[in-house]
Amino acid sequence: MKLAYSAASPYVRKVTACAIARGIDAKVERWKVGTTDPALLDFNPLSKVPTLITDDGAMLYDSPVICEYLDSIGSAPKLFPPAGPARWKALCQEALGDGILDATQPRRREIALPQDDGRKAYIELQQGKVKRALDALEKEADSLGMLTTIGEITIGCALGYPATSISATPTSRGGPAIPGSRPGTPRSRSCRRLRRRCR
Ligand SMILES: N[C@@H](CCC(=O)N[C@@H](CS)C(=O)NCC(=O)O)C(=O)O
Repeated sequence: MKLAYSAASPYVRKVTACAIARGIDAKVERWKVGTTDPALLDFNPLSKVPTLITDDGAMLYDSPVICEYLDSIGSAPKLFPPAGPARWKALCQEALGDGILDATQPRRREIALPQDDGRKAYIELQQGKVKRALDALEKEADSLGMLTTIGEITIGCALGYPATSISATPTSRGGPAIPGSRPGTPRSRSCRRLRRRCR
């Protein structure tokens, strides 16, 4: 199978983390491609990375789909729990991690452009999402840390991307954006470990 990737993409990192966790990273050939390269359109009409081309020629895109596909290969312990509460929890954590990335990316892009009221309001809207998501994560930080599910892996990738931008986001309590992200602030071992392992 072949993974269309860009080195800077946190969604690609998430897919790579899953491949490594399941012991199948060596089976994934890499295709470095720009998202404006017309060649990518042959495999993904949205022209995004990650995109996975399977050995059967199937074209898979969106990191949740690719990660679940990787989870279907081999005999390593599954990252996606079977149907039931643990699965909903893992999928929701994945959505939260992806949501942080989805909100962080446009915010970073827009901040570099000339600021008018509309742009400022948009940046604030996105920043609010990241801040609330980080607040929610702080509440469950102590139950995180083993990187055994797709939820924890995604959260780890979100917290690690890019550390400066996310750690610049204050929580509603004015505390650390991520536990352990600033010296001298309360730290959560679990969150810190997740962040470190997903760099
Ligand atoms: N929801 C997608 C997001 C993928 C995504 O937005 N990737 C970025 C790179 S980090 C991209 O390809 N951007 C190009 C574009 O949106 O045109 C996923 O989880 O894979």
